Amino acid sequence: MKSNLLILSLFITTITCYAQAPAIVLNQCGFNPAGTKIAVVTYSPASEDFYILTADKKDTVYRAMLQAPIQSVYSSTINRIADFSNFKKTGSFVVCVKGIPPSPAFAIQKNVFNTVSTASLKAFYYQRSDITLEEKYAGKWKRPAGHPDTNVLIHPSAASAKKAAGYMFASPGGWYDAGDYNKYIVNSGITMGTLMSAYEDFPDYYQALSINIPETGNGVPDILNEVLYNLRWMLTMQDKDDGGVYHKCTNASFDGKVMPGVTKAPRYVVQKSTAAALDFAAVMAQAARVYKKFESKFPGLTDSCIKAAESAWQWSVNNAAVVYNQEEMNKHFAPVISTGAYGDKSLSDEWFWAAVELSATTGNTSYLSNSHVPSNANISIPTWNKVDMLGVYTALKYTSVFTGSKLNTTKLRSDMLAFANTLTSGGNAAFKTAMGQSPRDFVWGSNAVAMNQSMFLLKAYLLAGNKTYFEAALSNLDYVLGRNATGYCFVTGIGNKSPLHIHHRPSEADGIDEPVPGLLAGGANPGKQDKCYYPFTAVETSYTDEECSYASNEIAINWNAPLVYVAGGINVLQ
Ligand code: 9MR
Repeated sequence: MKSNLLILSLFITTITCYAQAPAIVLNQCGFNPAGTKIAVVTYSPASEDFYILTADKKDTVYRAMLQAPIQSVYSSTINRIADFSNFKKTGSFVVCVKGIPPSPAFAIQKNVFNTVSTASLKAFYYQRSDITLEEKYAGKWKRPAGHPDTNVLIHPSAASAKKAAGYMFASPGGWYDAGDYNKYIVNSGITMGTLMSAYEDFPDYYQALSINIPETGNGVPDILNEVLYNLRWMLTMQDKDDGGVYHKCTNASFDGKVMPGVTKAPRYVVQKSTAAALDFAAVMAQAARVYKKFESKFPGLTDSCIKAAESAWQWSVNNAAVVYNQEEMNKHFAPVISTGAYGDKSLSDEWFWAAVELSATTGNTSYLSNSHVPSNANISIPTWNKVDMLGVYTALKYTSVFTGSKLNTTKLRSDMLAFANTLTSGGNAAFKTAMGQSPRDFVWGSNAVAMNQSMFLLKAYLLAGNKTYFEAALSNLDYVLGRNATGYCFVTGIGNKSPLHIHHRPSEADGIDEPVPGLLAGGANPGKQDKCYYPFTAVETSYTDEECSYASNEIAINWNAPLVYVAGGINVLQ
């Protein structure tokens, strides 16, 4: 009996293992005619070759051999690569292999990533907190304004001589961070830096990219119109008395699964932190540079930004190590705050980023001489708490500013390219992606790791012109768009199998079947901190399209931003 049960359970495991991904996975958005085109066969096929058929399956247009089987490092899947890069005709097609179900239909067309590029940028509009989303811009996801944040309270942790606890001020606007309704300066930092960097690297593309938001047509690129919405909020988070920046604007605890603005719980700004002030300084300095071109549209903006950046920097110099430690704060002040902490303890990367942005914008490199600024950056893939790479990107874009300064941009460049070489020499061969070089790639928000790797690689490609970097960047875009062990295209509303139940309060509460579009779900995360049920639990399959799964299926502004950069950049560079 026991052995029968064992056989039965092995049988069920086998069935469910096979059920984890469609038989053939690929980028469900599609391919550029001249680009690399890869599908991955995840079932053992009965044949050595594969075919490309027209989507109506009437005509066979291409045939080639499958590559040898490869065992994935991060799950039990044994894959075979189908490379059809030589097939360059435009149209709608499927990949077929004898004995297994065909791939989803996909497009081969020029500028194929325009859809993702537009949708991922438009997603920020849907995250706007205090305005009504009107039908003409939001379509069926129209909704009333959310949290007005006109009467935000100073939390006791943030009280100062001039602003006692309970003092009220306005901090309206800005994007909701993620699936929750709070607004965090630290996470806005990397998000804003990434989006402005997309504009700085591809200005002509973004000048022309229109995403149908209220400001569209005002002569300013929509990416900058959207960024400005959050920039204006960030400016309200600075205490004009001393230049310090409040760490976040938040409820005491997360709102329930309701539409924005339904709950009327008090909103607070909590203690100032050095990470917030330095991220703020970096963003404001970069904004002063980026919006200078649009001075006639926004008179005085550049000036306000640089002043705000300088005073936040000065506050940081006087308060060099004020860490936001929510647990500790809650021991001393009420109400207890239990929303996202973004508590970063290591600040040298924030010092580096802020010093570089201030130098690049003002032409004065003395910021680099501050003793808190490390003489060299740690080359790594950026995350919300590791931002020195954003400084490296800027330093290598404006090298002439740094000639003769403390910063050795020649070394930075070679360090960055050495890291790019490492990134392109590993990865997961079973899916032919740069993603998966290390199990550490599969963290909370792993899809953003993939996109930040791609952004890094595109920046390296812009610097050195090495096509391997470009190809590796594309491989990770293919990964998030479907060429992965889950078979999901992780961007809502794109492809034929994308998340429907993201951890995102508006998408959960709006009564509309489809989630808000253009949002990148977090992705595979074996950490499973949400304790939800995950149907598959290998490193690369630990994902569940369930609302409860904030550790694998939430969305976040800092995850969407590198997707914007990569989809736009690949469109331009391909
Ligand atoms: O993206 C953040 C991830 O790196 C952290 O491990 C995690 C736990 O602290 O928090 C994530 O950020 C969340 C934030 O705290 C609150 N809003 C939702 C964010 C995405 O899940």
